[in-house]
Amino acid sequence: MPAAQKKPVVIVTRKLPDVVETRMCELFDTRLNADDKPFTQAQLIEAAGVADVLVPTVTDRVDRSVLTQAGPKLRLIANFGTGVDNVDLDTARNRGILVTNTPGVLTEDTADMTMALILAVPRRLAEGAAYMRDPATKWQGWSPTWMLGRRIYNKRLGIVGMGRIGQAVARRAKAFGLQIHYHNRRRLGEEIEEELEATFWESLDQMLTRVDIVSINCPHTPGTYHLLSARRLKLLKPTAYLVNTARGEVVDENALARLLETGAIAGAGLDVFEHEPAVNPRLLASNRVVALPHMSSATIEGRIDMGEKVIINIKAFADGHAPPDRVHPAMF
Ligand code: 8YV
Repeated sequence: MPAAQKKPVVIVTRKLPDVVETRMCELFDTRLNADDKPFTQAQLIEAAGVADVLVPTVTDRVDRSVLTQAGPKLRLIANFGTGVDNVDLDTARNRGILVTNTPGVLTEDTADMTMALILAVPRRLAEGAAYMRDPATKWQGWSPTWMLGRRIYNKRLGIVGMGRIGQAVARRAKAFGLQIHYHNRRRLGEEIEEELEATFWESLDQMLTRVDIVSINCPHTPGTYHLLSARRLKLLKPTAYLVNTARGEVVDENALARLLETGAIAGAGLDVFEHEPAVNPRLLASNRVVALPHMSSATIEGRIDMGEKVIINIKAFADGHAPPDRVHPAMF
C-alpha cells in the first residue's frame, strides 16, 4: 500500500458513532455501513477482497474462509472491540495480516454492568421491576416475607479471569463488602492482591465449591471454551449465582439451563450467550435469570473511545508505524 500518496480503503462493517465515522472519512477512504445491517459471510468475503483495512465487530465471523479469500491488499484487521474471538488469529498471522483491538476503554463500563448483575440477580431487581410494570399484577403493598433475595454483603465472589476487567470488578465488589477470590492463569502481584484483599485459587474447581457468586471475566479462547463445563457448574453450591459479561462460549449454556431448572444453582446474570443473537429459550424462561442483550460496554463514551482506538491503530499503520494495540505484539 503506497501509504504516502493514497488513503487506505477502510471497510467498516457496522454503523459507528457519527463522530467516529466523520473522522474516519476525513483520514481514510472509508466505506460505511449506514443501515447497520450485519454483513453476511458473502459480504464479508467481498469486503476482505477489496479493503486495505477491515473494521469488524463481534457480530462478524472473520474466519479462515474469509481470510483465505482476502485480497492481497488486506493487511490490517482493526477490530472494533476488545475480544478478538470473532477473528481467526492463527490464519491472520500466517497470512501476515495484523489484528488490533480496543483494550482498556471498556473496562470500567463492563465492570459497572457486572456489578449491576451481581446486585440484581441475588436481590431480584429485575423480577421486582417486572412485577410493578405488569398490568396483570396489582401490588398489594409491603410484606415481610415477599420478594426476599439473598444478602450480598460478606459473601464470597469468585472471579474467573483477573485481567483489567476482573480487577475492576474486584474493586467495586470489595466496596460492597464482598470477599474477593479469583482464578487466573497467572497469580497477581502481591501489591494488587493486598489492595483487593484477594485470595488466589490455582484450582478453579476448588474455588467454585466455595464461592457464593461467580463472575466470568476471561476472554474466550480455545483454552477457555466451556471452562465452566457441566462438571464444573455442578461444583457450585445450590445457593450460588453465576454472572457472565465476558463471552457465552466460556459457559456450557445447556448445562447451566439444566441446573437452573432443577434449582441446583440459585440464579444467573447473563449479558452474553453462546450462540448470539440466539438465546437459549430455557434461560429466558427462568425467573432466576437476568438476561441482557450484550450491553455491558454499551455507553456513548465507550463507543467513541473504541472508535478512537480503531482510528489510532489504522492511522499508525497507514503512516508506517506499529499500531499500538496489536494482538500479536511481535508482528509488525
Ligand atoms: C463490544 C465486547 O461492544 O469488546 C468486546 O469484546 O464484548 C463488546 O462489549 C463488542 O465486542 C464490539 O465488537
